[in-house]
Amino acid sequence: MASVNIRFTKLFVNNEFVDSFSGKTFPTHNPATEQKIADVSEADKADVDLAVKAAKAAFARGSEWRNMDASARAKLINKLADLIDRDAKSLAALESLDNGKPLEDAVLEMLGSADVLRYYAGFCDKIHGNTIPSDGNQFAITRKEPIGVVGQIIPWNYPVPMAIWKWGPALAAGCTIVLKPAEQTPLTALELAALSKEAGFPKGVINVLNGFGPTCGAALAMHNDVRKICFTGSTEIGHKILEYSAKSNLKSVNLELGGKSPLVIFDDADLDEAVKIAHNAIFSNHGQNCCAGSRTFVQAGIYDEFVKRAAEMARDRKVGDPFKSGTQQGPQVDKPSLDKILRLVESGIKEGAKLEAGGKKIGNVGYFVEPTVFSNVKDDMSIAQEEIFGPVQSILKFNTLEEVIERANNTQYGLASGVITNNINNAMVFAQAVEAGSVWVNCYDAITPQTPFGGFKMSGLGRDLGKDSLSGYLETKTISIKLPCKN
Ligand code: TXE
Repeated sequence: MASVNIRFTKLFVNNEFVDSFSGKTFPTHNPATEQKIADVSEADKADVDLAVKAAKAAFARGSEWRNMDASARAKLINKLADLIDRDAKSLAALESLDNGKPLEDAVLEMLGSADVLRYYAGFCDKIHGNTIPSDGNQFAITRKEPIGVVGQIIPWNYPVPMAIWKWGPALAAGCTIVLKPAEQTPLTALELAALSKEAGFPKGVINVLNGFGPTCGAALAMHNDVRKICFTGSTEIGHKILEYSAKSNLKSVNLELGGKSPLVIFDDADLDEAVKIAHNAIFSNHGQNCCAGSRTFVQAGIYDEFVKRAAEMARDRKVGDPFKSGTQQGPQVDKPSLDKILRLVESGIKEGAKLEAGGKKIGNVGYFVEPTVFSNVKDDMSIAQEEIFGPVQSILKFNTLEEVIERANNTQYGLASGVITNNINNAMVFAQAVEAGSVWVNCYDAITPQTPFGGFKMSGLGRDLGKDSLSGYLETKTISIKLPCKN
């Protein structure tokens, strides 16, 4: 911890770090040691009002941001990407400290986030409307305009990527931003804020408020000057965000929520490769991944051998100090998260699943849990229904394609899915029938800046990443000009 420098703990409004109106702070902890890292300023409604006012002024007609050439906007976004690359190691160290993820993974997240910014920077001066052959003597054109001030509320599992997935398209579109990070991981967003100032973004374009959901988050989502709210988090709070919009100004809502994603493995698959893909699909980021492959469906012919190898691989996973080279799994983010995982593991045992590996908390200090594997999992068990958000693999047996399609879709969620097979017919029939926003064939978690990501059903509304996300930050304006005749 001594080597990690905590530079910023205040709120970031109008390009300055400021105390909250109330003067209140809250502590953030290291999940590996349970020790306090720092006290950070806690925003509530008064601070939200101030930050939204700053973002509104930055978006006003005649402001520096509104008058800036689109190509100049691209240069700023690219500059921010370069600064994230420059500071990738220190940002990653801060993230590992605050979140518990392995340092090596955190570095990759920083570099990947810079690439997301570069992808969106390229759009800035390519956002344009159409000329339309309308009926009558009008000449019609459309203009794509930024939606305005956007509120962004993000979770703790990928703090920097989640912020950047939302900043990239918002900035490319020309919007201004008030971001609320998760209370478990408040520190890296403040570093990003400082980098945005260093990159040269005008004051008020990017504001960052740490605080709690029911106070700061709700005030942001209820604010009448916020034109769009982008949320990543639980389905439960997703309902509330829609309610806040309905109760205030009907702001546009983008939701990226939970999942219970099926990964289906047919018995013609390369077994070693399939076990590896399925392992990474559930255990990466300690299972704290909205699109985790948390229901592993394996065809009957290879089921027993798959379970044996999956359990061996889980037992070999290196759990421990996130700062130690080679660590694959650090602590879970906090105690409530650990307790939820242990409660669900207990329910799995009680409901008759067979515990093949793990299942217990590790040590007395820190929120570490053993990589856990269950076989003999049935569709109606809690571990097959609820989002565990932890390192728990549930392996279910299936016989036929039609059966597994029905069972894969038998959930309220629809975020992601995967299929591993050498049979193109099975792969494509499954890919077209599964109710999920992403389908990964012979791979998993293939998320790139260019590819849209989001959920069907109760996993969300709208998309992050790709061009689809950009369009969510734009309004379409139709301008019809009356002419004396058709031409
Ligand atoms: O999520 P919350 P939590 C799932 C996962 C996890 C569970 C709970 O199953 O175990 O949700 O996690 C803010 N108004 N996911 O409690 O509460 C909050 O401050 C406005 C899936 O961390 O949804 C934080 O910034 N905002 C997921 C953000 O919402 C509110 C990622 C997420 O917190 C609010 C995280 C309110 N009333 C958890 N209440 C994914 N899709 O990746 C809270 N918040």
